[in-house]
Amino acid sequence: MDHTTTGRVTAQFQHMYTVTTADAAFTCGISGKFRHEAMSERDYPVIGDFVEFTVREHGQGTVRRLLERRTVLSRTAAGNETREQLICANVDYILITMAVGHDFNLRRLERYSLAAWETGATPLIVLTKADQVPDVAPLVQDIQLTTPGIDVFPVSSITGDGVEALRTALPSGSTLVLVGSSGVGKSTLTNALAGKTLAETQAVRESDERGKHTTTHRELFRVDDFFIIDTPGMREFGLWDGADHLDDTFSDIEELSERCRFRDCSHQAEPGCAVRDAIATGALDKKRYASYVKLERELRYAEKRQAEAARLAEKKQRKTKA
Ligand SMILES: Nc1nc2c(ncn2[C@@H]2O[C@H](COP(=O)(O)OP(=O)(O)OP(=O)(O)O)[C@@H](O)[C@H]2O)c(=O)[nH]1
Ligand SMILES: [Mg+2]
Ligand SMILES: [Zn+2]
Repeated sequence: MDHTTTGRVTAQFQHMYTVTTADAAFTCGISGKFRHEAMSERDYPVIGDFVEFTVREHGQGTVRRLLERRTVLSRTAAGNETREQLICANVDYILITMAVGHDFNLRRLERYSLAAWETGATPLIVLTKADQVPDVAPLVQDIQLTTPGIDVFPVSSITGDGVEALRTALPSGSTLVLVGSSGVGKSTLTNALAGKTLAETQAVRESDERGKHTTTHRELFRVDDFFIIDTPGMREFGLWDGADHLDDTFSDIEELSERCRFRDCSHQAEPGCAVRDAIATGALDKKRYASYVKLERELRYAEKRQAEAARLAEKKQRKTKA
């Protein structure tokens, strides 16, 4: 007989979901009513969501209702149309993974951490493949200077160094998502944290250390007291509404601008510009400032595109109603 219960989405393929309860997993579609009432992508379940579903028969069910989310991770979908694409929900920690070597890129880290703050979850930085350099300390220091206020964990999933430190830093019961480029070792770290093989891994290309996009879909694994979401490697998870957090990531620059003589200083040619002075003395890294300017511009552009998309959607709706 049918009965309704709650579970968590642990895998998804478009609008088909694996919903897992304490003791079973179900393949679920969504009810017609649900589909009818959904207005946007945000209304559909995504990995990490808690849902109410009806068990139809052995191993099969239908999602009826989406329970309220604590946090959402999303990015701007590629294409001409600006569309928000959900990545996962109810995440407590975003583990921004970056490997030593070719993948190491502080500018990308700035962008990632900015987008991460926006989600409501806490970002952490995991510097992977620490075994591949004689001393990770200088790299860790560079990261700390770039993204102040975010904890950095150097790890080697091969030797196991740092894995325990990462585990103990996370409160039990938390949900983590691993994000970062292909080949940095997200799946290997998932396995290291689990102490067994849950996710498939594959060697990187030798010529340039690029990954081979081994993980092809997101999956949530239960590991002891944790829930870990392993994701396919991605270069970016775009800026969606990150303006509020630009100041968090670049608090040093914000503080400097407050000391400029003119309130609306554009830091171009105005006299008494504290930002230009700081660049001149080397107190502010020129590249860091350039990336701040670039991000600010991108954000403004993203905002404009979103406003435009909203306007078009409204127009369309008015048309269908008429
Ligand atoms: N030396 C070293 N190699 C590692 C470490 N972690 C992962 N690797 C290797 O890096 C390669 C890629 O690891 P994966 O875990 O598949 O990378 P991924 O981030 O999941 O990649 P995608 O699924 O493509 O996004 C594998 O050959 C791993 O053995 C590490 O800590 N040290
Ligand atoms: Mg992987
Ligand atoms: Zn200025």
